[in-house]
Amino acid sequence: MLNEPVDPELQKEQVARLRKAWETPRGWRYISAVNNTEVGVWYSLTAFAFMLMAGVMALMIRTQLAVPENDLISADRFNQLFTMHGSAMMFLFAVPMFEAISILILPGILGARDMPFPRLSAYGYWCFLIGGIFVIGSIFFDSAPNSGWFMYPPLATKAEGIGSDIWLLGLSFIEVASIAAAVELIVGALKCRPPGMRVNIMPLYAWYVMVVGGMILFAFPPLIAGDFLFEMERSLDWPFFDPERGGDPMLWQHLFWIFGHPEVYIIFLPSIAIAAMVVPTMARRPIVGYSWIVLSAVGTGFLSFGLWVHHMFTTGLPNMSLGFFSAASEAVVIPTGIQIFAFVATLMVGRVKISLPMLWIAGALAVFTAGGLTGVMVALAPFDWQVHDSYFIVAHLHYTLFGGMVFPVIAGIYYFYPFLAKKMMSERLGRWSFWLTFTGFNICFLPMHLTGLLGMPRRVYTYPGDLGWDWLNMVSTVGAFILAAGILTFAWDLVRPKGRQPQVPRNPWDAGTIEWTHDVPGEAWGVRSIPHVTSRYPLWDQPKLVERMDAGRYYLPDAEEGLRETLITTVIDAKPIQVQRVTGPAWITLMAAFFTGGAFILPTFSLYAPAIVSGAFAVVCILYWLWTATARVPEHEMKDVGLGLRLPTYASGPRAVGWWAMWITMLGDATAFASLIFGIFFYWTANSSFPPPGATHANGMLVALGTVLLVGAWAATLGARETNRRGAVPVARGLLGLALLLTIAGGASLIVSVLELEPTTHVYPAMMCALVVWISAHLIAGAVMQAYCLAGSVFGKLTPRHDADIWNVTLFWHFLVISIVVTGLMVGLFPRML
Ligand code: HEM
Ligand SMILES: [Cu+2]
Repeated sequence: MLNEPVDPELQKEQVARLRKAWETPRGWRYISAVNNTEVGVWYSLTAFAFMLMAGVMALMIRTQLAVPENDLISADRFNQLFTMHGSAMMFLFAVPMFEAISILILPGILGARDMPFPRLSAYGYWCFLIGGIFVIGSIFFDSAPNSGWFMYPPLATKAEGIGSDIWLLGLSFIEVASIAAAVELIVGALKCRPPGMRVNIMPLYAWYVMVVGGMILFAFPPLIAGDFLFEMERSLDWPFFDPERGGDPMLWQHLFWIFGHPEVYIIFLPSIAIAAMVVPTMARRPIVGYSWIVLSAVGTGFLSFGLWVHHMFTTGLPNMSLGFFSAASEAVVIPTGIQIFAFVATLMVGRVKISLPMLWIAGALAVFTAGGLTGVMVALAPFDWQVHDSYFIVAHLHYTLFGGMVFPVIAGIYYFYPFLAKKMMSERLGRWSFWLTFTGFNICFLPMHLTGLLGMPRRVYTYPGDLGWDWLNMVSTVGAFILAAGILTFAWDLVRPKGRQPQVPRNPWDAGTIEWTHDVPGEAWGVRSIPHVTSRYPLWDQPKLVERMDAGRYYLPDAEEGLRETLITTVIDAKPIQVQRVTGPAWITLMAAFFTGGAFILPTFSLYAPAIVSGAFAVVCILYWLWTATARVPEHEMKDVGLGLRLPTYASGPRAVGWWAMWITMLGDATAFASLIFGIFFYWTANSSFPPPGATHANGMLVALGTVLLVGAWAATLGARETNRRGAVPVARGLLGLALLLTIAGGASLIVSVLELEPTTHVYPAMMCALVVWISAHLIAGAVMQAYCLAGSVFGKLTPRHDADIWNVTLFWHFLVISIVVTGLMVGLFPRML
């Protein structure tokens, strides 16, 4: 069948239909686009722009520090500058850049037409843009956060002005967007692979997407939970981190670094993923040690969650835990080393071409290894006691971040540029840029090791002139400007008009992976037909692949209904199971992001009522978007996808991508809840008066009643799903209505049970109220979902056969009921037993 000629007339019609279905909106409508290529490009350019702004702040810092006793920048301004430099580099550049690049190239790597939920990517992007401008813009109004990028209390809780609130609310908003993107990327890598691409032959990049996505899912929620407590302390005076009222600033440090250490690997692993694409191509041979690399990546992911305490070596923790975390920190060198050796081995046995991407990868290896060497030094607690909070640390962290992120990302941009723009970047400018960046970087940061050992602390806005630090600081500043010249050369090469330059041939690097089958000139549909893949490097091993893809002989060569479609396959073996209709251009995502932004940003200015209104509008937008675009009843149940295969066009429950997305999201949500529970046990073990003697407890009867009603709400929702499936639609509607009532009554009962508590007096009542606030917010979401299903049933969106919505809602409620029972025990029972 693969060899049969395709009728040229039919070919032409197919191409026309595909092109129409995937057409990118033009003119001002362009910003309503949702295709992964558009959103990915905006996303990466925005992250890169934030990086340049944070870089300018770094130059201002270095200018101030060039000479001793300098008064160019005031102390307070300086505090804002380094806080914003660090926060923007980490939250607005390093993490989003990975997600941006992945949204851009993952569908190509997997031979998919788009991500599974394009509108979600667009929504995530707009949230990122709005949140990022808000956070970084604060520096122009002299109101930026100024307590350092890890915001330690009490400095940050007591800080005057709205800087800390901007950090907490603005960055939480961006973290939520980051999690949304991570969910989508994981589902993409799991379910949107081409037929035949089993897990053990999928490109390493996709493996890293899963590992890093998973890490985002477990690392960001503790920080969000921390932000939630922190912001309530700032706006409501609930004393979570105030030792005078039973709180403990160390809880913040724990939550921050449970996020913060994995964050380092969240930043670093994607760069390895890029190297894993570039290195085999440049060495012209398959990667050495594929399974070792996968194992090490997964291992690093797990290990990185057990290291956070090495950021707290100087806080007076017991020696036992120092020893343990010191050893664990050294252990992570092993999987990291394996991955790096695998690349070196591939390069050694291959025939390497020193092209621009390779040059930047080589720079990355050199710089990162140097950073790793100081890393094993500071992982030893006694050494860390000496250099903690000195310029030695500033040097160490920049070596790892530049080697582990900036250099590889630039390598990746050089490598993938022709894939996206169908043009080449300049060889000459590229070499200039590399050598300027590489030398500038070392001139700037190498001396800082010494500055630090000589005792210069980080985060000081100036220093006296007779301590032997003067010339070192001057050298660093000169280096910083050379480095900036290198980065600017790169930026110019990236954006300079290349109109007169010829287009590149397809697959200019002669790579083996299928993203390079994309057409030149580019087509918005991605692949002309979705291939059957049988090798890790299909373009090297499957000689007729491209010809057959182009002829439309593989899957989904047509868009008969004018809809955007891509294939869904099974997780392990990649067997095709469904045709997924993906969403097209829309304004609603933009509006939803705008109102979500309002809900997060307005509270910074204590505008609570407008914030609630804005949040309500956001919910309405999101509901409209879901109602009109997801899980729609298809016009026909089955469809021919080519090669004699017929697949369903609708799926619900575990076969549907939406269900997977819900599962993954709820894992993140459960992690945030678990962090709050961790907080309770932390106070209980670290603090002898938790709860304080004679404390008022929540009303036990009401807590019990609320819990029982809410468990009933869960059971009724589940019952509705089952009765609906069996065709008893009226019963299902009745159960949904009942579930909604039980949710409202149970939630009210829980809220009333804690009304007697005075959360500003002590951390114990504050923590109990915080749990109830958390659950109430989830109950609102749960009630909206029940109402949504009820409306769906009444208006024919939800039928016994087409019941994806209620499957996802029950999944949400499974997780919620667990948190409800735990909350019931924590608020009603546990304190009485102490
Ligand atoms: C243009 C190149 C850069 C220069 C010249 C530079 C310079 C500096 C300097 C001098 C400090 C210390 C400020 C102080 O303690 O007073 C600093 C802090 C920091 N930098 Fe950079 N940096 C650069 C790029 C980056 C990049 C690419 C990242 C991350 C991806 C990054 C992340 C950080 C972080 C997290 C801090 C700590 C901020 C804090 O103490 O709260 N930097 N940088
Ligand atoms: Cu760490």
